[in-house]
Amino acid sequence: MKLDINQIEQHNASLSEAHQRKFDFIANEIKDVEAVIEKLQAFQIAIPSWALGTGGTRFGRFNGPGEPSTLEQKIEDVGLLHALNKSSGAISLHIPWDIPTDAQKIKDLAASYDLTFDAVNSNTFQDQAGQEFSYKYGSLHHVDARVRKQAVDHNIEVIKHGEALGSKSLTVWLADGSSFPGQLNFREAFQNTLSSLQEIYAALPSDWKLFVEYKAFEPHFYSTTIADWGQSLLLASKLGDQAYTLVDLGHHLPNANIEQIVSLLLMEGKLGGFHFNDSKYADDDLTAGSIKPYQLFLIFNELIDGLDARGLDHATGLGWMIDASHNLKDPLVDLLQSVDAIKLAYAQALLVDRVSLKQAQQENNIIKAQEILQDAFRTDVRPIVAEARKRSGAAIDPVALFTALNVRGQLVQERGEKSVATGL
Ligand code: AOS
Ligand code: ZN
Ligand code: ZN
Repeated sequence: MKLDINQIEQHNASLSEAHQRKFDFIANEIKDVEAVIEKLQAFQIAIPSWALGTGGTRFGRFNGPGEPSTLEQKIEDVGLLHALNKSSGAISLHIPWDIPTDAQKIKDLAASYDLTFDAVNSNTFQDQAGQEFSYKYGSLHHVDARVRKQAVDHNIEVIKHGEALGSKSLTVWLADGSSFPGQLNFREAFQNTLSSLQEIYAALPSDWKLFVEYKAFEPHFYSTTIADWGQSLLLASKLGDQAYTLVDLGHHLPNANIEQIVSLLLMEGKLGGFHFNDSKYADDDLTAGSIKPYQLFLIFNELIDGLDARGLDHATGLGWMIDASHNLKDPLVDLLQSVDAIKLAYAQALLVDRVSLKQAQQENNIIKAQEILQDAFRTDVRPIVAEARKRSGAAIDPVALFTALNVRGQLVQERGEKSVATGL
């Protein structure tokens, strides 16, 4: 299904009066609201193909109705999101879950929804049918060179798929690790990983980026071969200028100061981008901003500071993506909520009075510095984000419109109750 522009206009007209009242109220309080709106309109957050189906846990998976079962349907889903919020203009594919057999056709389909292709993702954490060697004991770090080669070749094949679609980056996340002390020689595992990544890096087109994702835990219980930002940064630095660290918010040990990590990676020119999500305990992949909205705001506060310091374009300087896998909610609604939460945090961080903050820091005035940040964070910027949507031709309230139009019901009619998405 495709949304009709009239449906969006009708929805916006019905909310217009109330929206205008709320917007005028806050716009009067803000110095340059137009600049904030422009930045919000330019900001796009890519949607991963695997977040469009219901995720499971190792204990079970409860499918939602009308999930997208083909790549075409996944593109259709992201097209719906983008029509509703005009902020989800790219899709991130996962090979082999989303093999584009006819790349031109897939590209044209995406273009018809005004979508581009974000990072492509490789998969060496599962064994695929017909594969010669198993990844049971890892992939790029494996003790057996033949397994490493198989994993390297897969990554190179993923790059080729991405090239055909116009992607510009490859994200490598490894499940490589160990579950028992003594199982691995850490140095050898790291060196094997590095030389495998070097082979992949050598196959990278010159205008591409390689994102090295780290994760402190899971699926292994004792060690992870790329466990933290230090290990990822070490690899990215050894690889070269086209390699960067990717920060997935759910991949840290509890209470890690992610905003500080972000700020230093950006300072070093090694921050590639994000996988946004939120979590209470571990890599829960919950709705962005649903548990720690202040942390999300503080991350954006560092991002704006660092992007401006490096003269980078906010919208294109980094890879912005959601990484989520929800096991209860309608994934499309959850993605709308996540994009909204990310934009709210961004808008709030744009309000921070940077000149006064700098001054407060120079004077060691911690009370003032805290007040400045909290003042921005406690501003209700929802009408500003809604205004940015409205001006881009999106819905003032995407979740309300999704519900009112019974989008999921229509997808179920088209695809059937039992349609299951490939993925986690
Ligand atoms: C896994 O925990 C990582 O977050 C990956 O980025 C991602 O979820 C995976 O590549 C999807 O299969
Ligand atoms: Zn991730
Ligand atoms: Zn993850």
